[in-house]
Amino acid sequence: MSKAQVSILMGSDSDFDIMKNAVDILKQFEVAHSVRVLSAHRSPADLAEHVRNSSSHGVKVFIAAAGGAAHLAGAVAAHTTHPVLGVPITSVLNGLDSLLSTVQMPKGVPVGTLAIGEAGAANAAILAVQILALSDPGLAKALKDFKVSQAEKVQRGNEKVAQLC
Ligand code: RP5
Repeated sequence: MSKAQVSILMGSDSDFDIMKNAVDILKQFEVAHSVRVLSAHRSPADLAEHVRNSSSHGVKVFIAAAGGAAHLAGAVAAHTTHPVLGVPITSVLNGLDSLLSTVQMPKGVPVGTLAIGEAGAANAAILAVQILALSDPGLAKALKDFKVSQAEKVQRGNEKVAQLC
């Protein structure tokens, strides 16, 4: 695969089941990406090095996922001026702790925070594709097709329900 445009980071390999939803979307749109386990608390020096290197080697958007005291996305944002999308991972507190830790950034250091869990992971990847599509007409077209396919799916649901009534 060519040089990664999106860097997916997660605080633990235990986050992968959820973050696979982001990987699947990037594969679907054929967006080159990298996936790394790096922790804000357990490997802070490696994390800082990865973010600085990636930012200067073609990565345009970061997706950072963590659970519990979820500081990963904020720590990524501390080391880059590129957009950072945060995914709160489901936790012992049902992800509310992860959500608040990710979303409550201080003024001046934004993290675009998505929903808790699978929907957030998939939507972070779609949002990353939308950011890249601003300067990539091929991706913009693929996103339009994606919207059409979602509308068609709703219509199929409508037909299915109508048959049951
Ligand atoms: C966070 O702690 C990780 O992002 C993960 O969601 C959570 C639990 O990590 P493990 O104990 O499974 O490694 O840092």
